[in-house]
Amino acid sequence: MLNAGWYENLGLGEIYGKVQGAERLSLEDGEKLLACPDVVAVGALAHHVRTRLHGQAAYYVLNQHINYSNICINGCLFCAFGRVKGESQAFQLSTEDLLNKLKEREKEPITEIHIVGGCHPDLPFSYYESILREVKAFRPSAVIKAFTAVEIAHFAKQTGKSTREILLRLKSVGLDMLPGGGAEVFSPRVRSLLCPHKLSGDQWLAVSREAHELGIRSNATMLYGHVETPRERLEHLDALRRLQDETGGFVCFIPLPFQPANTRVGKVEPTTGVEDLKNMAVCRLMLDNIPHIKAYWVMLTVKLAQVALHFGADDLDGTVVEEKIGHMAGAESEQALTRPELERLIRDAGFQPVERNSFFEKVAD
Ligand code: V47
Repeated sequence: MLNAGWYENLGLGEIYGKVQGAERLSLEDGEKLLACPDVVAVGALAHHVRTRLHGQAAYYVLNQHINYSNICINGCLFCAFGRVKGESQAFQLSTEDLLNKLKEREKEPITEIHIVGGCHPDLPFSYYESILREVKAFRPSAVIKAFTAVEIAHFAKQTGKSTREILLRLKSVGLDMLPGGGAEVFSPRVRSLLCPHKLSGDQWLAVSREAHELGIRSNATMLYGHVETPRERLEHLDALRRLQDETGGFVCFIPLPFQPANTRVGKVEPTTGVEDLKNMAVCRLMLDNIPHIKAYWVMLTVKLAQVALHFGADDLDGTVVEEKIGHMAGAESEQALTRPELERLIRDAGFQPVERNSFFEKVAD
């Protein structure tokens, strides 16, 4: 039970009342929460909401990440993963390479294959279709979560087809869900500074809306801790919340703390642990209609992701195994976690581990 007096003293009495009454928070409420010096008070509000939604459950997934290529025409300043064609460390997997990666983990009961790359200048659309076909044939029961809204729009531009047609074609060969990447911060100001060649925030939202209308659910992210203001973070969350009111298609939200190493953003200090926890809590509180909030251990570190389960998060993501986007930008986390490790982290935090699939359906024991 939360103590009303605690929140009155912090100037958060009204917000406390709204959280108790499950009322929507305004952007101004969000600003007050981000500015509150008491991270535990903000976290306790988020924990209250997280517990109302999910009880003692904390989720994880047995998944495999595969990056088909890091060759990208966008050149986003925050990205240490992307390369131009021909540059050292540029790579592109053939369908056979991709199959070999699947075979390496053939014996594991993986339920999700997460596939993303860059905006490649000239891979034909048939390549993306054949990747999905091969993965579906190899792991028919796994969910294929592939291609961000940015990649979908890129395929449409390259082929001269509509994003709707691209989504339908990919769905027909095995696409089940879109991952949440590429959202960054929707603010045109931030995008003009960090990723001027990338799809706009409004277009990212439009592709997600279209996917949801076609029955393809998706995730959403926010890359924070670079040049954005608190207000821009909150406007990003509000835009997601408004789209979710329309479609209900977002499954999970993932806040991504910016990893500055090997990027071209300039002098930016990495986020602190308290900032990450407060941000996690505010995301839980603002996104009242997105069911799940992921503490992505790759970017947060394993230890902070575990603590974040008490600050609004209900999911730790999964085994991952080969992660490039965060690690090429200096992420200090492990490359992989095992099921016993994930379960231990969750139990030790006082929660009940639940293995889920990409849609957060419980996987049978
Ligand atoms: O879109 C790029 C971000 C995202 C950096 O949907 C960076 O379940 C931090 O979206 N520091 C890819 N972040 C990761 C992603 C994701 C991960 C796990 C699960 C899901 C899901 C989605 O990583 C990119 C970009 O926003 N990113 N560079 C960086 N230097």
